[in-house]
Parts: sequence; C-alpha cells; structure tokens
Amino acid sequence: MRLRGYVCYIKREMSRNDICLLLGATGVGKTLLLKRLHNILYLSLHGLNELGTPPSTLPTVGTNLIDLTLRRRKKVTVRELGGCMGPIWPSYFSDCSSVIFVVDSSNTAQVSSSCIQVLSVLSAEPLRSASVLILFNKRDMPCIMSLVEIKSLFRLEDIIASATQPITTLELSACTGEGLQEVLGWLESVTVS
Ligand SMILES: Nc1nc2c(ncn2[C@@H]2O[C@H](COP(=O)(O)OP(=O)(O)O)[C@@H](O)[C@H]2O)c(=O)[nH]1
Ligand SMILES: [Mg+2]
Repeated sequence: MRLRGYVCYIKREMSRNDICLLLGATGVGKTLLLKRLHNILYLSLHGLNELGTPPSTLPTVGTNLIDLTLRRRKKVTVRELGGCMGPIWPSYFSDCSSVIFVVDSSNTAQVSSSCIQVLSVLSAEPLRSASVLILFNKRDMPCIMSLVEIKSLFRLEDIIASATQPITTLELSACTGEGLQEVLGWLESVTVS
C-alpha cells in the first residue's frame, strides 16, 4: 500500500512540466505575452497564422498559469507573478528551471527600477543555474530613447557580466506579435520535459 503511494508520487513528479517564471513590473505586458504565446501555438496547431488584434488584459492579482505544448512534444508551464507581488516572488523560485523577465522598453521612467529588480532575481540562490530571458517589450511604441540607450540605462552589459546564469535578450511587441516566435524558440531550447 505504502509502496503504491511512492510509485504514484514518483510518476507525478516525472510527469511534471518544466516551470518558467514570468516576471517584471506591473503593466510591462506579461499577461498579454502569455495570451499571445497560447494563441500562436493554438493557431499553428490548426494551420493558421493570423494573430489578430491583441486581447484585453486585466491587472494580475496573484498568479497566472498556462501550460504550453511546444514542438517535439515538450511541455512547459509558464507562471506569471503579478508585479505587485515582488516581495514574495522568491517563494516561487525553488521549483522553476527558467525565468523570463519583461521590461517595458517604452517606459524610460521604469527602466532603472527594472534593473534593480532583475539584479535581485539573478542573485537569488535557487535561480543560480536557471536559464534567463530578458525581453524588451512594447517595441511598437514610440519612445524618446533608442533601444541602445534603453539597454544602457538598464545596465544590460553589467547585468550579463555579473550574472551566474546564461542570459538571452530579445526584443518583442506582444501587441503586434513581432518577436513571439523567437520567444517560443527560446522556451523550446531551455525546456527538457
Ligand atoms: N503597445 C503595446 N502595448 C502593450 C504591449 N504589451 C502589453 N501592452 C499593453 O500594456 C498593458 C498592460 O499589459 P499586461 O499584459 O496586463 O501587463 P502585466 O501587468 O505585465 O501583466 C495592456 O494594456 C496591454 O495591452 C506591447 O508590446 N505594445
Ligand atoms: Mg498581468
């Protein structure tokens, strides 16, 4: 009886998806990204490619979870943590294998605080070997600064140099869909299950 319990537990552990945490300040576009990723996979499954107008989003209270089936039957669970949950983000770090950190690249006033936020995420012990993707979102929005200036304000080079994790950066518009395929490609490359 006891042994059966262990076998069930092991099976459940083995069938567990990889978990990717989706982090970033409130309003940077995490929920829209989740919806777009889900949508683009659904469309490609049905041989369609028209992404359509962006769905509306509500401010995230708590967390949003979505299971994605990638190519080669890889499965990943992406968990968005609301920006206002910053102080308790670390309680979700221990069972995740990868992190997507989203920056609103059109919001010059927020970029420096995003830098501090990502540095604290990267220095967390449970995330020492997690794969990390930093996304510069809202590339469709007009901005008084160029992307090079935004990256410099964000101190991207210092962040990459001081990190223990492999860091990838991508530019995205969750609104138009530009860059979504690259995000999926990254997820596939870091997902094992
Ligand atoms: N123009 C533009 N708006 C975006 C983009 N991504 C998200 N948004 C908008 O930004 C707002 C906040 O998005 P949301 O996904 O709720 O942000 P979250 O708080 O990080 O989950 C919504 O009105 C989105 O439609 C983008 O790439 N371009
Ligand atoms: Mg949200």
